[in-house]
Amino acid sequence: MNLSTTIAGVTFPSCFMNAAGALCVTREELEALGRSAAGAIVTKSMTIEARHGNPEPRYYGFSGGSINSMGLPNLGYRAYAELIPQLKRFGKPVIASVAGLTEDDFPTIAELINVAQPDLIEVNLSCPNIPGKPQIGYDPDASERVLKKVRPKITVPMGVKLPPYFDPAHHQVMGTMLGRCGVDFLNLINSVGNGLVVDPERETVVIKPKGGFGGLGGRLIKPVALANVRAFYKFFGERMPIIGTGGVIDGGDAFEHFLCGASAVQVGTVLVEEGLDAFQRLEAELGAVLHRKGYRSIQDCRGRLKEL
Ligand code: RRO
Repeated sequence: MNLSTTIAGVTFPSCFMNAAGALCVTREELEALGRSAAGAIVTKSMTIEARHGNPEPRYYGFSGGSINSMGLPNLGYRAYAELIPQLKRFGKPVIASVAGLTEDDFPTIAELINVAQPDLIEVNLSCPNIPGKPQIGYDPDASERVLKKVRPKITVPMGVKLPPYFDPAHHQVMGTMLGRCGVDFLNLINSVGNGLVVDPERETVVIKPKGGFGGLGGRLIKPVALANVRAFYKFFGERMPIIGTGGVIDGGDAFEHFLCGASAVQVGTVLVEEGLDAFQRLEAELGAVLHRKGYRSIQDCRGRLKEL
């Protein structure tokens, strides 16, 4: 089965890749992604300076999914700028995820990381876990300012990783804004921010930062992810490629993302829980689903969700 795909003119040998944050902080982790069956190497979201991140425990997996408050642990953009040319030798696209602690950090990092020529740059407007810093993606004016500053600084396709929206009015406002900013692709969604998981036996929260509040991922967020993929696919149609992220645990989940309009999918929680072998399993499972349903490629089923 052909599981290759294209995002903003860049061809991916497989439609499955890691979500930024999952097993992609260090050189060793990024090289392991290069050797794996993943269709791309996505870096951890990077800041100007290296960061240790929030105090531990800061990730917790449970039957419904995961909660995290990592707090942007990363090597700093200079280290990733050095690594990217080496990572490109694995022969699959490299996506650099760019974050920032201030609005001006984004264009600064993007300009320098662009020199290393990743295949695509993803602007992360949706980290929920920095104490005192609200998610930029919930402020359309701030989001527009950041994207309009980044766009002229880079020559590779620019994508945006958005937080989940829960009302059609928000999809409308963000879609209209994104259409003005020269965005080449979307990544939907980041974790569902500021959830709370409780351990009733110990009568405690399960992660330390922010009093236990953190971003939810995995199985339980799939309907929210699918809704955002569908809403933006309907808004933009075929002119805006979408990476679907959220709740992809098996090949059938990926198929649902493609029906809603995604062109590729990213995996976070399942990758952390299962390791890199997840990619081969997901590819085999998706291949079997497509074959059973008579589709020959992802392009054949993309966006074909029927309404009643
Ligand atoms: O590092 C994190 O705490 C983190 C980030 Br930058 C993000 O974008 N999403 C997330 O769930 N955690």
